[in-house]
Amino acid sequence: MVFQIIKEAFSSKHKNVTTKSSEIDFVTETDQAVEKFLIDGLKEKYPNHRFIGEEGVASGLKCQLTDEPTWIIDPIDGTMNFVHSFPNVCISIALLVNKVVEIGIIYNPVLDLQYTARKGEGAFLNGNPISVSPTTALSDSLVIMELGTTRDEEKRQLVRDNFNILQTKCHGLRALGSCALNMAHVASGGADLYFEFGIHAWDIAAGDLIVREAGGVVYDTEGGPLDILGRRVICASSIEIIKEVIPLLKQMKNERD
Ligand code: LIP
Repeated sequence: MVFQIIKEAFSSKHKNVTTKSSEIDFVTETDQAVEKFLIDGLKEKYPNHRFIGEEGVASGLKCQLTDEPTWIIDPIDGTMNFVHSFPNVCISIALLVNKVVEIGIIYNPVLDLQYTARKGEGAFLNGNPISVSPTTALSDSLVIMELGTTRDEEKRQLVRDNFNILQTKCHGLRALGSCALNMAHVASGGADLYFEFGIHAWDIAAGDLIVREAGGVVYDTEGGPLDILGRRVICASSIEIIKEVIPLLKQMKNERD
C-alpha cells in the first residue's frame, strides 16, 4: 500500500536522494514510486483523464492544464522534511474539471491526518468537519511563510524582507516545509495566514479547495484570483487579513508552470 511505502521509507536512515532545480531541491526514489503508484492506479480507473505530477514534470513532461478532467499530484510535499524524517510530509491530490478544483485530498501518512474537500460540500479532517479560525486582524494572526528550495539571491532577499516586515506585526511566524500542509493548517484553524512565492500547481491545487471549503480565502499574492499555474499563493482565515497584509508584502514573479 502506498502509505506504507512512505511510512517505511520515512523511518529509514538511508534515503536515496538526488537534487532537481537546486542543491536544496530534493527528490527521493519514494517520491517517484508514490507518483507512479497513484497515476497508474488512477489511469486504470479513469483512462481518459489527464495527469500533472511533480516528478513527471521534473523529468521533462509538459505541465499542461486543459478543461479535461486532470489530476494534479504531489507524491510527497515536504520532501526536505521527508529526507530528514521530520514528520510534516503529505501526499497532495486534486481533481480539476474545466480548470476548477472539484476534489482535494491532503494526507499526512506519518501522523495519519487526512484533509479532504469536495466542491460545495465542506472540508474535513479525518472525516470531521473543519473550519478556519475566526481571526480577522494580522496583529492576532499566526502566520506561515516558507524559505523555499532555492538559494537564488533575489528569493532569499524577498524572504528576509517579508520576514522583517511581518515579524512585529503578527503573533508569530512559522516555516514548516510543506505548502499543502500549510494550507491545511489554515483550513483547520491552526494558522491564520500563509503565503509563498515560487510554489507549483501540485503544491497548492488540493489546498486551494480545502481552504475555501473550510470558509477561508485563497488569492494570488497581489490580490487577484489565484492562478493555479502562477507559482504563488496567499490564503487566510479572512479577507480582512489578506487586505491588510498584501500592501505590506514584497512581491516576486516566477515563470508560470
Ligand atoms: C515544497 C513545498 C514547500 C516549499 C518548497 C517546495 P516539495 O514542495 O511544499 O512549502 O517551500 O518550495 O515547493 O518539493 O517538497 O514537493
